[in-house]
Amino acid sequence: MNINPSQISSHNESLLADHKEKFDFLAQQLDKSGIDVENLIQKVQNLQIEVPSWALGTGGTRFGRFAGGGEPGNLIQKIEDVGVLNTLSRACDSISLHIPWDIPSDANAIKQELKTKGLKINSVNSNTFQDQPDQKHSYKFGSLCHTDKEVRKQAVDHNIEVIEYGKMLDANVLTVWLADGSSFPGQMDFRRAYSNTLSSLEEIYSKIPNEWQMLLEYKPFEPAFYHTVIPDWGTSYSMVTALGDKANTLVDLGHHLPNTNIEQIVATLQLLNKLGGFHFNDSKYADDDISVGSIKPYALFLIFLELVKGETTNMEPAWMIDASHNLKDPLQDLLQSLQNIHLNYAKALTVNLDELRHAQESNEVAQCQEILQNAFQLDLRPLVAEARFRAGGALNPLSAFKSLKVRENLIKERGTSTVATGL
Ligand code: PSV
Ligand code: MN
Repeated sequence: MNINPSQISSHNESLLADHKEKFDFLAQQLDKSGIDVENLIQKVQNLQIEVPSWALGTGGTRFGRFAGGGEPGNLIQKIEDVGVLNTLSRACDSISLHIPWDIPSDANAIKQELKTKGLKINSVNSNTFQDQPDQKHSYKFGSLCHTDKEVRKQAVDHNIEVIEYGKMLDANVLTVWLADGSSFPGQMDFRRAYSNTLSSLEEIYSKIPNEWQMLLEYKPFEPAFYHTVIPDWGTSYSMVTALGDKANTLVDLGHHLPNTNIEQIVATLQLLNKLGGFHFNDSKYADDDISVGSIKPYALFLIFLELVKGETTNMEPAWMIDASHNLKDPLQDLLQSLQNIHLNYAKALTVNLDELRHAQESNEVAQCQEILQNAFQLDLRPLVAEARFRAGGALNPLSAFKSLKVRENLIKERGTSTVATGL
């Protein structure tokens, strides 16, 4: 399905007068507080978030999956869906592939489709957490950490194959997430599991092209229940440091135990110049993978504040959503996530960092809180809408999605029983 510019314009027309009134008022207020509105708009427009190919279909839980209609049945259709999201939001100009959920068997056709939709692929993800039908060795007891070197080799080779696919598609990031770990005390030797993993990663790292990054994602538990080989940022940091400059840590917001101070992790990794990527989502209990900003918006704002402070470092993290939806229409959900990312980024940008620093240096605790909460409580929706509008997007992507009957059209084109690959 394609949405053409005239459809966006007619959607915008009906909202424009009201929007202008709100935006003009907000712009005046921001201007009075010394905020450069044009610069803010530019920065919001520049923040592009990669959409994972596996979030375009309806996910499930281990208890069941309730598929929606019109899900993308192949990679071309997944690219089409991201095209729709980007046309509406102007916030996601790339799609991330998970291999072998998405095998780009015809790289030229994929590249052509990407070009037509104005999209690209930044990151490719390997999968050594599931067994594939034609696979020789099982990953039941781990992959890169496995006790058997043949299994480790198979997992290393898979990662190298993913790099090769990525090269064909002009990607520049390999993301490695491992389910490796154990579910019972004594099942696995912590030290040997760590060493085997690091040696396997070294083999993969040796194949990373020069202009690429290899990102190492950590997660404290699930599917392993007792120990995960790379459970936290510190373990990931120790490994990426041992690997070299092209290896960096990836922070997935859902991969922390409850109440972890993620903004502090972000600050530390950025200070150490090892924050390479980000998976946005939100959660109440564990890796719930629900819509960004739906549960802990203030935490999201605080994370963005650290990211904004780190903007002066020379490394630009690879931004991505990593979510899975089992109740909402996945495309509507992604539009809400993109909006919340832009909104909290914009709020963080309004913080006067000099003023904050002054309050911190003089230990004016109450004032520090005022500065942060004043920014967080600003309603910047008209500004984010203006940024999107000027970039050719919809003033209200979610209502445009509904009024243009995107899902109904996708169901007409693809039917009601397609199932997208993923978890
Ligand atoms: C694991 O929970 C994870 O966050 C990794 O990024 C995987 O690649 C992705 O989710 C799979 O859904
Ligand atoms: Mn992730």
